[in-house]
Amino acid sequence: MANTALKRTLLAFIMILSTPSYAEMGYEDPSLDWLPAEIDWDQAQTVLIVLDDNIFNPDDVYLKINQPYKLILDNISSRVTHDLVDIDFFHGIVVHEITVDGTTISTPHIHSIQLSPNGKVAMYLVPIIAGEYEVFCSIPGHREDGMEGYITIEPDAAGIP
Ligand SMILES: [Cu+2]
Repeated sequence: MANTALKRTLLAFIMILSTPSYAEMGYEDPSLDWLPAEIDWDQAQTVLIVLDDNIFNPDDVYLKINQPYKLILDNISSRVTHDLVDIDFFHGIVVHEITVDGTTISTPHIHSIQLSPNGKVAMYLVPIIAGEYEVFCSIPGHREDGMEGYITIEPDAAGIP
């Protein structure tokens, strides 16, 4: 009996210590290898989100799974830094490339984007996990002031998430 209790305690301890993988958390492991070969980036649909003091405009955006997008984030505030944050949303997309104020970077994984005053970012991405994601600005006070919104990744026509 004492032995079983000890084993349980030990198991619980090990479970606390081990960090869950993407797969265990229910995420696919995003990588550039995932990107379908067929994607025609010239066909990417442009979606613009303007960041201002303290709002996202629009604050309700719909993307379709497995379709290419050019997502432009434009901070039109001339004095305030803003960001766009939500770990689940960024796990739900694969990024092909990002252009930050004219410089292009290839990276599949990002967790958030921060924009300096008048900063502009363009991301070529493919949504890979359907869901309704609540995104927000993590600069203190901004979310409370209303700087939050939704980005919804819709499943494909067959309903496959
Ligand atoms: Cu902000």
